[in-house]
Amino acid sequence: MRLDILTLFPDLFASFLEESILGRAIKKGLVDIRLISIREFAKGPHKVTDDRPFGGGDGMVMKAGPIYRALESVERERDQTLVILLTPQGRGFDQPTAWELSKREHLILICGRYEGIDERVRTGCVDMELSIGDYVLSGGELAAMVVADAVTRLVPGVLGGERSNLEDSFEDGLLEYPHYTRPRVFRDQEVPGILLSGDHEKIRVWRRTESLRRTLERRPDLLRRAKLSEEDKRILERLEQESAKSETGS
Ligand code: 9D3
Repeated sequence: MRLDILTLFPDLFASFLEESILGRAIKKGLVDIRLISIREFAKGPHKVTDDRPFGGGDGMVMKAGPIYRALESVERERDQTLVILLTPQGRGFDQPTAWELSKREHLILICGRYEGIDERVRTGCVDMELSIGDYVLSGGELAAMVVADAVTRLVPGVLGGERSNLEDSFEDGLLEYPHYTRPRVFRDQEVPGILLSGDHEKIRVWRRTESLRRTLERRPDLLRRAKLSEEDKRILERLEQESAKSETGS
């Protein structure tokens, strides 16, 4: 997969790209990530990338020209290139979107700064707008790293030795069960006995139950879309009865 990131702050990405999984994927040649400095495509001795808004008002707006020229400097894979603008106004980025993007041969991510970007970038060259959540960042760079991380780990071969993507939280739509490692007792807190029993079937049912319990308690919204077996539904019914009981204090 090719990933081109257009930004005013390419240096922000250095340590992120060296990070273990992504760094290894780049070394293995599975992903080719390039940083394009928008500033290099600005004109004049001062390389100005922003300007005051037409109509007045506070703050600055990123100029269309440098972004258009930066985009035109990137060679495109035939039909396979998707241009994505990171913006608080975009559609919410989620795991299904990460899967969708991981199937593309070439993504271009545009990071904004300042109050906004000249609307003609959006209308003239952007295929998709993404937000990573309902909070205010200072720019699109962190959002681009989030998208790059979530998408590239789904590219075949990138996870290599790590466990299959399908086992990850969110892939079956449930939160994870609790994990423990040595020591068996840590500051008076014991590991649940079942995990030491060696009974793999009991352990499987316990983990599934705890996954369902956590999801029910913390993210009941996820249960509606989760892939649930008949066994899951029986466990959930029991958990719902238990919590109904504890609510009435009996
Ligand atoms: C001060 C300007 N804001 C008015 C309420 C609008 C605004 C513009 C640009 C707020 C934040 C930003 C910078 N953020 C992003 O570019 C961004 C972002 C985000 O802030 N939250 C979640 N996802 C994303 S993707 C890009």
